[in-house]
Amino acid sequence: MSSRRTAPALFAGAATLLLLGSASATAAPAHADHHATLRALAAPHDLKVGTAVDVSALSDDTAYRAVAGSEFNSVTAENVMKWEVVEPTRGTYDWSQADELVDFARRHHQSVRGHTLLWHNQLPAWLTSGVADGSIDAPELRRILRDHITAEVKHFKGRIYQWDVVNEIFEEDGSYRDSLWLRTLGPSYVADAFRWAHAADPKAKLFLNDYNVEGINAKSTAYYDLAKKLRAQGVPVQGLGIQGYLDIQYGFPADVEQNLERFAALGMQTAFTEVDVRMNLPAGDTERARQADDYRRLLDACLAVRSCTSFTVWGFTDKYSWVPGTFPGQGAANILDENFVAKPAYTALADELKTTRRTGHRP
Ligand code: 9MR
Repeated sequence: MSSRRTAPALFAGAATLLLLGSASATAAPAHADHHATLRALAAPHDLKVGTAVDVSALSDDTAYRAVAGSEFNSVTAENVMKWEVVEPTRGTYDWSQADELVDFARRHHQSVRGHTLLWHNQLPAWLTSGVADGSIDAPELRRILRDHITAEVKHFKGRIYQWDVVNEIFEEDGSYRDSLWLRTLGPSYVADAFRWAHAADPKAKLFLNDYNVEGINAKSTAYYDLAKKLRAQGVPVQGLGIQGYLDIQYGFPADVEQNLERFAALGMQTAFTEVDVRMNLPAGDTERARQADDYRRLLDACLAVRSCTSFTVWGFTDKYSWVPGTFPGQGAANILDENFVAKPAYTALADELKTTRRTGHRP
């Protein structure tokens, strides 16, 4: 196999750019990028294949922009739809960066996942300090949350197909996360958030979203129980977002497909929303092969269950990954390296899309 086939530079830009990602200059003629993209391979499966997008990289880095626009048919804002960005001052919204991404998506015929309306991180200081000093009491916080969700969902109405309404609300043992939301409002904030989001855009599919919920465990069971209860009460909860952060030093989670199936049995969609697979650095071929296998197995589970409607990687290049900043000594978690050269993980996803047939019924 030529190095060109195993390591294509994944962008359809000028030949000069292609050289950036090639193993050697001679291995990268201008047509080296004529591979089938992930989005083309995903089309027959009725599956969105997405990436998180770093909006600064999108404006500053031509190669990044080219891959983001060509390989995926869904995008998620890595940061710019979060509360601290969109409402830095109380009552003053700044949609500029998020709008930039939504416009980019429209130009590239991509769908947009909304991330995220309620989280315990990346909240504006006016909100956290107001709660801490008592100037924002419970009824006030509830109004603030309602106004935020209503304003954001309305702003993007009709342009977001799935919203992560609440993010990371449970601890590993399945109890509610001890957050400002829980402490001030009690667990009813979850149902409220879904009702307000639904009122603002009845067509968007509304998701719970968390990490470590790939397989069947205490945390994913807490989501299952909650979803079942809320749906019985008529609360518009339509999907479980499984972030999909794996680390090759641990085993692949058990019962992923069965987990997706039990949410399907509730009439819900599922989605892999933030997949990456990290490793200790420096990494070798064995580690990259294991990583490829983990990516493939997550996608395989998604393809096996028709109600799994999107598969999103949390960034596609190691160049801008969040991992090294959070897990010192670890990284290389994405499907392309920092020069946009495809790793075995990219090929594994492409092959999985090429060779798998989907059957079954979609809710
Ligand atoms: O990738 C995001 C990174 O740029 C931010 O600094 C970080 C702040 O907490 O959030 C990262 O994205 C997170 C996502 O919004 C929710 N799930 C975990 C992701 C990785 O931390």
